[in-house]
Amino acid sequence: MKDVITIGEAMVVFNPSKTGPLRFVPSFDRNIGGAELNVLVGCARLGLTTGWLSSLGEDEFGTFINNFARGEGIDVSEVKRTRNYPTSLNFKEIREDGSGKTFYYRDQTPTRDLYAEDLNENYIKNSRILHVTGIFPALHEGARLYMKEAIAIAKRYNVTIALDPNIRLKLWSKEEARETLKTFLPDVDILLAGKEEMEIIFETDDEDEMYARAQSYKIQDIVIKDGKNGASGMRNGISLHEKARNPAKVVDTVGAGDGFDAGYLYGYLQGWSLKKCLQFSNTIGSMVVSVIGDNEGLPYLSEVQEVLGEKEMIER
Ligand code: KDG
Repeated sequence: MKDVITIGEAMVVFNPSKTGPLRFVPSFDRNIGGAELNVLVGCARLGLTTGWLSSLGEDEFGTFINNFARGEGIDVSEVKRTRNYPTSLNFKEIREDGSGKTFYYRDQTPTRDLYAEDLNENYIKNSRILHVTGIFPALHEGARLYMKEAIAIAKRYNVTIALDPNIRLKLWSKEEARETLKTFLPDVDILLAGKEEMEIIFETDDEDEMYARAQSYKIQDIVIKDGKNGASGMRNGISLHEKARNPAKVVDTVGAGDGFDAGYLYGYLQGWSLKKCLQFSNTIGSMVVSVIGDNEGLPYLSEVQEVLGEKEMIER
């Protein structure tokens, strides 16, 4: 039995050696990213058992990512390797304030070789949460069908479905994102969305209205992530807001939302209250932004406990 499984593409991420426009960046560090894999890394470091449904090129970069995932303790038995498409790439531009831009090289994504009929029903059935995002279905029609079928299988076996819209406007338009994501909402149990994503999906900037529209899909936990302003959530009709924990220094905001999701899924599986889930997730988000890289800053459980003051920090 796995605690959390995800479907998603990972890429080799090239982090710039200096801030500013990429045309002036002479060298890069070779790292790994992919929202769904980042969530799994976060979950695994917190101590959950995890599994990844994906496809990688049968190339050096594919082996690099596969080995990384395995090294983090993620089960990769459902990760396909294909000779038909190369492993995808992602170059990052980072500004002085830690925000940035992403340049994808992923049109020929290896996920084009994933087919709904190849899904392993037993694998999905034997998991507690299936976490999905809006990145995967934005890649191509086959990915959309694959995710739809995986959710249908999960639903048949009462597996909890968590969705982070992760709307990437370099991959699809707001209208396309809204239309597609809304088809998944009736099956979602936990919605973990950024505030701007809630605005796109529910076409309102009023928080009460966002909740009301999300509630019409019978979503149990509705979470609105708002970066440095913290996060709000609603469970069983009761909503609350939790302030963010200020990070020491913001150097790279990419991956903070994924860290938040990992924290939330961890808390949810522990049976924590909404308040405790939000506090814990906010703390992880603040830890992720103070490290460069999409998943490098994801903490181990004991590190979060130290920051929360639940465990003594011994420095030397
Ligand atoms: O959430 C972080 C991701 O956006 C990053 O790791 C890369 O998956 C990625 C994407 O599609 O942008």
